Amino acid sequence: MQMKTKALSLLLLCCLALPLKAQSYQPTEENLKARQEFRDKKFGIFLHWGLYAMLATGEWTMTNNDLNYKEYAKLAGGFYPSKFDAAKWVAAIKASGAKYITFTTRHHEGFSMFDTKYSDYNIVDATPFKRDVLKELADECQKQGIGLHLYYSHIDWYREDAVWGRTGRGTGRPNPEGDWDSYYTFMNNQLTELLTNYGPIGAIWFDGLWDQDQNPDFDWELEEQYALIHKLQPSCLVANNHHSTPFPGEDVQIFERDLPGENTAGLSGQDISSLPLETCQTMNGMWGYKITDQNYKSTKELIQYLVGAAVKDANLLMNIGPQPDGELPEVAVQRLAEMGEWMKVYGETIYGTRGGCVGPHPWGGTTQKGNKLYVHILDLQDKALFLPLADKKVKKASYFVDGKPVKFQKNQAGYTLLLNEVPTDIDTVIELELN
Ligand code: FHN
Repeated sequence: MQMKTKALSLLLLCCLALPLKAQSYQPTEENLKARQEFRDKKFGIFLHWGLYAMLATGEWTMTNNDLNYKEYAKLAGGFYPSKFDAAKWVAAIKASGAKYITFTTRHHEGFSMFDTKYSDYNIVDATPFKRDVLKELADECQKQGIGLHLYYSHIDWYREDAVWGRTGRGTGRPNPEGDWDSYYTFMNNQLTELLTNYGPIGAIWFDGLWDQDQNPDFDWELEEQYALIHKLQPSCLVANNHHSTPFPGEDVQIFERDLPGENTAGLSGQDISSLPLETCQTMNGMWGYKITDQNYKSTKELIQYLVGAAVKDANLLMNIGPQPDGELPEVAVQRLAEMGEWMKVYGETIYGTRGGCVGPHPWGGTTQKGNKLYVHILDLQDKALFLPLADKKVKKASYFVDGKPVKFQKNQAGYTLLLNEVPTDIDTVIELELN
């Protein structure tokens, strides 16, 4: 009997000890609510802005060209984005129908785009501009009623205490080992500032963990860091662009340059979790401003990508790289306006929906809200569309845009929509009322 009790206690101990880490994160009510609100928003705009904008060759230019960290830092002395106007940015972004902005507070180059007391290498202390652009942006987001999320790089090609990974090795920093304790404390201090001084923050969006992929045992001490975030703002979501399935403490799963389940860019083969999903994508080809990249996706491509994300139950975080003068590129602003025109008409079929019961198909897919199923037809060379809805009863079908009825036929396998003509719109939306 004693043996049995002992064995049981041992088993219990093992069970408790093993998954202790994985079990330790219990999202609060506020956090769970914030996750649902995040899923409802469906569309955000990513802004990659830092000193790299001045070199106009993208945000990786420091490491790609092995620029010396002390020389690179001199860019700050000339950074004066005279046309920066947070109100104008937020208005242009809001006009697109986006519901949140994700702003790079500190990218891999290591320059802080906000007022921080933990490093002088920041936009207020190191530039003649001297303005806390993050504060201006945060105030404006609040004023215009749009969410603010903050990108925060886990890697730093400037700081001497940042441990070297596979990138940023040629920037001339002296000490590959760095000083993890010092760097970790620095990051947590900055995160505390970000979550204390800028009002409600919708999410902290980490990036860079993959930099230690040749050193898989590297301990980023994420759980403690995530706990700090949740303690400071319980409804702030934690997202980490580590290109794998979510770790304990995370509230969102990110995909980069691919919709969930796809992997054309080589960063997204991971399984899809039950957390809210977000795909980030560039509007041209680069995250940070690149003067030679005018290869902007068309408005049609952007809208279809957004719809494709919604069909897969994911948000789209579409990136723009602001110019060194502080303006958003003109083409980007135009795309935002055109997306907004579309969202004014079709937003109801996107916001607040979840991926519908007919999954993605080459012709498009569905979103769903209550008993409404929205069929998004993106590419169909036919007037008939079969929907595998055998277990559903369709009461009514109509064109969403004008309410005109759509004929349909039922058979054992589902329903066939009989359209008036072969669809040619960016997205022909048919609204089905289900029983
Ligand atoms: O290295 C970054 C890159 O500069 C950019 O910020 C993207 C955005 O998803 N994330 C990293 C690459 O995975």
